[in-house]
Amino acid sequence: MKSGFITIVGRPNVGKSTLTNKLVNEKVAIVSDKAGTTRDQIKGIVNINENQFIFVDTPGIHKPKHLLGEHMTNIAIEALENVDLIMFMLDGTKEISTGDMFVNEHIRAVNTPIVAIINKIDKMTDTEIEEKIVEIKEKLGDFDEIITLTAEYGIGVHKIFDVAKNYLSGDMWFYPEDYYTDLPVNKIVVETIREKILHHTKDEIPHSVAVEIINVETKPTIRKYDVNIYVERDSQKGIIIGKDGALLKKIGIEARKEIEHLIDLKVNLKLWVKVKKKWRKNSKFLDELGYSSKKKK
Ligand SMILES: Nc1nc2c(ncn2[C@@H]2O[C@H](COP(=O)(O)OP(=O)(O)O)[C@@H](O)[C@H]2O)c(=O)[nH]1
Ligand SMILES: [Mg+2]
Repeated sequence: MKSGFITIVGRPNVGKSTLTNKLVNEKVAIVSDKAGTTRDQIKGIVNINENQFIFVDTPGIHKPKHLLGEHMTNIAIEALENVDLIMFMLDGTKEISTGDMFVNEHIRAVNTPIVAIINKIDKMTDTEIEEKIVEIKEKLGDFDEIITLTAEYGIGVHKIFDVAKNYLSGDMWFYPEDYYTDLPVNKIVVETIREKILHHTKDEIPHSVAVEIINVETKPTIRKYDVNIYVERDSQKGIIIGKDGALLKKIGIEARKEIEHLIDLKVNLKLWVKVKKKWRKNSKFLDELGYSSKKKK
């Protein structure tokens, strides 16, 4: 039996969560086209023959503007410690930026093997891919390996297992055979609701939303959730509720279907939208939401 931790890092929006879901073949991490979607460390566990791969999806590493952002970057940096392999994910369609270099500095500071992953090659020609590999080596240095793939369609994703299996250092499994994530069900419920909100909103709203379950009641055939959706301003509350409550209803229906599928039980979701001014800077409230990292000053 062998096992190992493999951290997936990179700047926001490169496709880390999409890849994590593809590796696990289950939805463990929510995905959106907005930067800053992932706020926690999320583990996706895959067992193949004697090998247990524990992938750690992380928030995008970026220069934080508020306490929540600081927590997110700390979470990602903590996930670089005590792992067997770091997968540094890059968006092949974008030029290497100062954001990528910022991530590069952090991962070079720990003494762990690093594999570069060039994602979104569905949007690239062969020549562009070759040029990207040259650019990466020039601007970011050498890597133990460079893998090209399309996380969205799962093309080339198998290459990750071929490479990662050479780095597994544990001699026993950390998780039982039937685990594919370490996330509690309630956390997946919260994230599913947040994802639906993200899909239907834009600009500042995705960043200003937090979701909290305030009560759960399980009966033999149905589970009821009372859920608070926090935003930072009255105007945002109005947008999420929508005309005659239409958007909130849509969010509720979409989330409910997915949660019913997840827990295999009928679900009743009661969603309340509340204004909590500047919650992203409120450390007590962030703690309450579970957005706190080990690194405290
Ligand atoms: N074209 C293309 N888009 C992708 C690919 N992988 C992810 N995306 C998109 O990139 C956006 C960000 O993905 P996400 O996984 O949330 O990125 P993260 O912030 O790094 O976790 C989403 O809109 C994805 O659908 C890919 O292989 N090709
Ligand atoms: Mg993500």
